This record gives sequence, structure tokens and C-alpha cells, in this order.
Amino acid sequence: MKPAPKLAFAGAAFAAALVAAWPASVGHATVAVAKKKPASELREPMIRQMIVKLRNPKAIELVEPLGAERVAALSASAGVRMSAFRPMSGNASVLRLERAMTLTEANAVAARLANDPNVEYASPDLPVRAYQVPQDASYTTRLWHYYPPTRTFTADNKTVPATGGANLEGAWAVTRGASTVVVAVIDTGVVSMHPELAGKLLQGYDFISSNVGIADGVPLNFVAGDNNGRDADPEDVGDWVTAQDKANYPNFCDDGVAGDTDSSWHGTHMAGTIVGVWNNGVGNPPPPGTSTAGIAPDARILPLRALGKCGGQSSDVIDAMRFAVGIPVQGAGGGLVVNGTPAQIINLSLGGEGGACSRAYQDAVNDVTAAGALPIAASGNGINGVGIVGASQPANCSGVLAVTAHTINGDNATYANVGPEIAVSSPGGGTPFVLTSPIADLDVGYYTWSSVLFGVTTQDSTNPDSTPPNLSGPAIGGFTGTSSATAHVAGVAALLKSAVPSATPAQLRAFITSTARPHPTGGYCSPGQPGEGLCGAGLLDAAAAMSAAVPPPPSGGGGGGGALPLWQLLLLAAFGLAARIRSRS
Ligand SMILES: [Ca+2]
Ligand SMILES: [Ca+2]
Ligand SMILES: [Ca+2]
Repeated sequence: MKPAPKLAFAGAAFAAALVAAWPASVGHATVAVAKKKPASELREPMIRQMIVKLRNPKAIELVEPLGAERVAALSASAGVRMSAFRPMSGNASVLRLERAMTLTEANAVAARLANDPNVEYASPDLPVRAYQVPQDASYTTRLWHYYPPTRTFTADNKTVPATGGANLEGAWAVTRGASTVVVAVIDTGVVSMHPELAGKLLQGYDFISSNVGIADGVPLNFVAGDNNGRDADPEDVGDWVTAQDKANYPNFCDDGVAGDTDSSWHGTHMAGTIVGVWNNGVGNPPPPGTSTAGIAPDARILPLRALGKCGGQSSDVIDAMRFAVGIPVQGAGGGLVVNGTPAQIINLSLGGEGGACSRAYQDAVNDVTAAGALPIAASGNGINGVGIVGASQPANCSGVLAVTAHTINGDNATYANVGPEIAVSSPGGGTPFVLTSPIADLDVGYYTWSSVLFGVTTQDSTNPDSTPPNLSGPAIGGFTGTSSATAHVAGVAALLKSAVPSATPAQLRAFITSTARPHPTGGYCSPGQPGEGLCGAGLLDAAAAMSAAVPPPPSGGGGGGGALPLWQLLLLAAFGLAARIRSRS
């Protein structure tokens, strides 16, 4: 039996998953940006060649390398010695620079060349490759939770195996998602201007009813915070709670944290884990080194808002679930609304009290499953009337893929609910329950990282604890909790659905559970330990799940075996190139 929950949420039926996220996310978003920038984040691409198009090329210059006289004149304009290399398409020529130089230097050379009246344009010949991993700075500095378990992760002068990593690179070699795959994120809404979500959001909906909490004396629209009940805009307006709010509504708003509680930007964190933009630059969001990356960046998010200040109500979550798959539900003003982009995956990083799955939830789960969607839900962060053995609702409903959380060393996290309903364990960070770890609270490796805002109240607000103080706007934040763990599984499910569009919810579940890695020996969930049988099939393994969904071709032998055919290799290369070009637009 696990110890009593450290972070009990007394009163409100919701926000269980939010509870553990609050102190971690808000406190740590600012700690993160105070960390030193690794030198690798400042590295620029090195340029070795220049593409030059002449204004009035001679005929021979279009089919042969440029002559010595022309090259000498261009070198004089460039201020750097170059040599002829070859003609290229578009009536341009490629020249070699006498030495490799940074992109900044090469841009200066190109600018000087462009001032030559004989030059129509000059462009540094950028190196290109098919990216298999995100180039975002955080991939190497923070995102241990995506790593292969065989790799080590170094931060805070500590190097540890990423035993709990979700092993994504092998899955990314097959797909990074498809825009036809829709993941509904039922949460606090999203910050639509966050650069990590640019181009990834579908038209969602705000399902928070105007009267949430009214039985506890909470004013109309207090939880919603956007001055109305249900509406078509799922923007996260912030869910901060003041100490005065907690005193005013003690049965509804007491989150167990003394004083003010900052906005969580919880839905934005979950969405960023699932679809965060790849390769959008070291300075995006500022400061440098904080760009993160999603698990299925080419999938799409349907943002559905159901949690606000102090949480929310199951009835709003349930309506959002049905809306997610295209079932008409009551929207603004009581009229029926229908979602035109039905989701195939529903992320529920939230939960209520323990106890059996209610009929209301089970019916909703049955409806969305019948519509072809897989609901994935957090087991809960230390919430249950009888300790934390037993998943919360709706994770404990039949047909939901229930997720518990493990830390960087693969052991179950102290906060994570477990139980026979759990399907799989996924990275959530935090303190391991049994196995010792050098990773401590406030270390990078303690958290799972994704997109948030600096602001402590509204989107435009500033953060007095940031470095430098009073930053606002996009940020990266570290969360611990079964919420993050759930978003990781949703991202992997999106990859699998992208690779196998015909996969049913049951098949997606089977790909994930049948390929999970064993719980680490001696850990809480391993054979012979108290958690045996309570933590699901094992640790989430995206590469193994993808191999189950899309079996690799047999090696050796004749007819169809062996390596990928050339056209497939070209396709992969083109895919990488396309991703790079998009990221630069
Ligand atoms: Ca509203
Ligand atoms: Ca709204
Ligand atoms: Ca990014």
C-alpha cells in the first residue's frame, strides 16, 4: 500500500491531475530558464558553399563550372576566396568557399555578393539532412522522457540512464503523425498563440458551464473566467486561484497549497507534448534553448476546455468527450453543436475521486469507443479515498486506456495512482517510489517538459520569479504527474493511428500494451513487489509499439526482404526536407 497522498485535493471533484502539476509547473517554469545555456544550443550551421545566380550569364556558364576570371571577380565582391564547383538548376552556379564559415558569416558574404551588379542573388548553400530527432534545443537538454532507455541523460552535473524514456526515435523513423489524426485534449483549454502549437490547433470548444461551483457559493462564471458559460472559444484565460478565493470557497477551491496558486497552462503543456512544433529555432520561445518538441508533431489537436479555476465538473468533461467524436451536444445558449473534425484519440489528463466508474462516464466511454476513438486517462496523482491504489474516474472505466507514471529511472512515481485497471506506465517524472535515484526535486531530470507561459495569472501577465524578472509570453515548464504521462501515451497513439489509419481503439491499445518494456527489477511494480500487477503491462515503448503496428520487412532472403527500396528511402529523405522547410516559414 502506498503512503497517504501528499497532495490531497479536498473538496472539488476535479483537478486531481492538476494538483501535482501546479507546484511543479508554476514554480519550475522560471527555474528552467535560469539554467545555463549549453554551448551546443549556440551552434550555428557551418556553410561550405555558395549558390550564385548571375544576371547575364554566358551560355557556357549555364552548363559548366564558372571560369577563372568570373570566379576571381566574384571573390573580390564577396571579400572571400571562392572556387568554381558546378552549374545547378535555375541557371545558378555553386561555388566553394575557401573555408567553412558560420551561417552568420556566410550571410554577410552573400550580402556583399548581392551588391555586385553582375549578381542576381547569392544564397548560402545550407546543409540539409533528414531529421530523425527534433533539432529543438530542449531535445538534448531536457526531454529525457522521449529517449531510448539505453541512452544517458545529463543535466545538473548528473548523468543517469534514461531508463524511463518512451523510446520515440524508432517510431519517428516511420512517422511523425498525420494531419488527419486528431487528438482531443480535454483540459484547461490552450494558449493558441504559443509558437509550439502554431498550425496544430483545430477549432475546439469551451464546455465549462456558467454555474460550475455554484452549489458551493462560487459566483457564476468564476470557474470559466471568460465571462460566459459554454462558447466556441477554448482559449485558456488562466486558472490562477488566490488565497482569498480559497478562503471564500474552502470546499471548492482548497488545493492544499498555501497562498496564491499560479495559472497552470495545463492544457497547453499537454498539447505541446503531443504536437509541439519541431525545429522552430533556438529562440522560439525565448530565451534561447527552450524550444521543445511534440511526440506526434504532424498530428492535430482539438482543444476542448472543461477545467478552469479550481477544476471543473464531470458533466462538462463528458459532454466534451461526446463532442470530440462528432456526437451533437449542447453548446453556447443551449443549442446543439457538432464537431466537424472528429477525434480518434481523447486525452484526459484529469480525474475525479476514486470509486467505481460512474454510469455517466461509462456510457460516454462506450459512445466514443463505438465512434472509433480511444480515450486515454490519467490514473490520478495521489487521489483516492482509501490511499492511492485504485485509478480515479474516468481512468477506471472499461475501455479507457489508463496510465500511471514513472520517473527517469523507470520506477513508479510516488504520487502516481496504481491499480488493476492500469494499462501502461508512461513518463511523468517525480520521485521514484522504491529505487534510489540521484535526481532530486528541481533537477531537470525530475520533470517532464513542455510548453507553458511565464504569466502567473492571465496570458499577458508577467512572472516576478523569472530570470530576468517579470518575463511574459511563451515558456517551457516542467511538470510532474500522471497528466504528462497520459499525454505521452496519447502522442504515441497518434503516431500509431497515423501509421495504421484503420487501427481500432482496441488495436491501438494492444500495440501499446503488448510491447511495453518490463518494469525495472526491484521497482515498486516489478514481480514480487507490492505493486506487481497494479502498474499495467510495463513501460511505454513507442518504437516497439510501432514495430508491432508496422512490422519491419524481414531481413535477408529474396523477394521483398532486406533493406528499404530506394524509392522509400527517397520518400523518407523528402519528408525530412519538407519538415525543415516548413519549420523555416
Ligand atoms: Ca466560456
Ligand atoms: Ca471561452
Ligand atoms: Ca519547438
